[in-house]
Amino acid sequence: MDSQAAGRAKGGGDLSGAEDRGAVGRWRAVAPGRVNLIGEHTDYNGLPVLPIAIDRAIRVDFRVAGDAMVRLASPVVRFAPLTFQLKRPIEAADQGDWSNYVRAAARGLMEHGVELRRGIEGTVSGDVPIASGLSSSSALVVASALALLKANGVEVGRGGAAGGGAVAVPGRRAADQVVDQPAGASRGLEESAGRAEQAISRLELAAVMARAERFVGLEGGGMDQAACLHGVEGHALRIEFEPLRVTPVAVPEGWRWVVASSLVRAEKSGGAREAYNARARECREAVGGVGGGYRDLVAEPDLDGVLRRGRRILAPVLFRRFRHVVTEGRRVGLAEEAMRNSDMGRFGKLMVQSHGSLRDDYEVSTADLDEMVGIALEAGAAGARLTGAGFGGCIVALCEGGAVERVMEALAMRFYGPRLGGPPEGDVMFAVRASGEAGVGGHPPLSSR
Ligand code: NG1
Repeated sequence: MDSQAAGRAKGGGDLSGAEDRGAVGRWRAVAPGRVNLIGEHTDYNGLPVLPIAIDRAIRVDFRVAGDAMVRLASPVVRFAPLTFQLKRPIEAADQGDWSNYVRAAARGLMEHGVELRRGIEGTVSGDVPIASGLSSSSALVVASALALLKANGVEVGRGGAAGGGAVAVPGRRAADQVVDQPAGASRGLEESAGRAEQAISRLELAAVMARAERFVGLEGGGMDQAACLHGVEGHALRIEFEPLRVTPVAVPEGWRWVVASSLVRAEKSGGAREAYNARARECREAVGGVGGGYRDLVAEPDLDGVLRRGRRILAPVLFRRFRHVVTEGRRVGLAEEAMRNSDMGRFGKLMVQSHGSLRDDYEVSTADLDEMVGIALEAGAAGARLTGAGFGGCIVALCEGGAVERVMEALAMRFYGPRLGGPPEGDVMFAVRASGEAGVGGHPPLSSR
């Protein structure tokens, strides 16, 4: 048993003894990115979304620090090493500074009442493209939170509730409490995790991290953190809000998604932030004008009647935002039903409608994203749309079997060729499958890639 774990076992979780000093044991927190299949700009309006966690992730390789400092480095040159103390209040660094995502995780946990007496030291790496609408930021927030929780002996459990929510995961026992398994780490720390006096459920953590990420300045919803913490291999995730609830939906055999970047970054800690927050404000204003809440409006049997009412009451721009939100809310339910019925042709058509609505009513698409969607559809995708907040970032195209290669080839020839003078490299375009959840001590989707 290492000295730190020994100290913990003796001290019953007391981390202040002199013999506890010094970093011991290496751990890896892994948090997947996500691709939203449908339900765009609905989460912050309290309406469901349908993303998948993907087989690309952010990793935090860490040791438990001997003090209450967080020290992390990144191999990416423009991300300077970060250091801060786990002491209230945790101040924000400059806007756009990557340390804000790690600070947000720590601050969120502390504000939630989690006692963080130990810091972490290590490195951050990963293969989720940044600022592409694939939620690299939330993956970093969640991975940082999991690392801090592990360092402080806080268990992350299944079940529990976030505002009375519930999670249904197929093939898992409801009583399955501890989800994080250390891999190649000290047994002592494993034992000390078993003695943890503090615990948090995945749902609770997702809700806490969604609030925490607003620290970075985006009035975001809770989709990304929930998807990251609840990914299930081979399943899309229906995520509902207020209360937070995650229901896996099996993806029919043989279907995959191609993700392709428009080569324009959508930095939500930078330029896209104002546009995103403006949409959130417009949505609040629109529903305030029409009356009721989005959830009730989407559930009304006569959606056309709801839209006629909106058109009568709202100024044109607000009406268009409103129309996107309520029709997109309706599409999520229809898409889930299509997936359950293995009717992926229908699913694809709903994706195409979603893109049209994001382009014309929500005005978050770009000419390049529109062109890419067109190319993917012509090459045989069953559906395609922009994914994430828009303003750049990626498209996602639904493909069966050989269509994956055909779509990628068409995008390479017709979109990337003229712009890059050659085939796209690295993280520009790739196929994804629905993958597992974030955890500490290894991540199967990564090792199976
Ligand atoms: P991306 O573009 O992946 O950062 C953002 C929000 C989501 C959601 C989508 C639009 C955050 C962290 N992410 O996602 O909650 O609102 O836009 O559907 O706020």
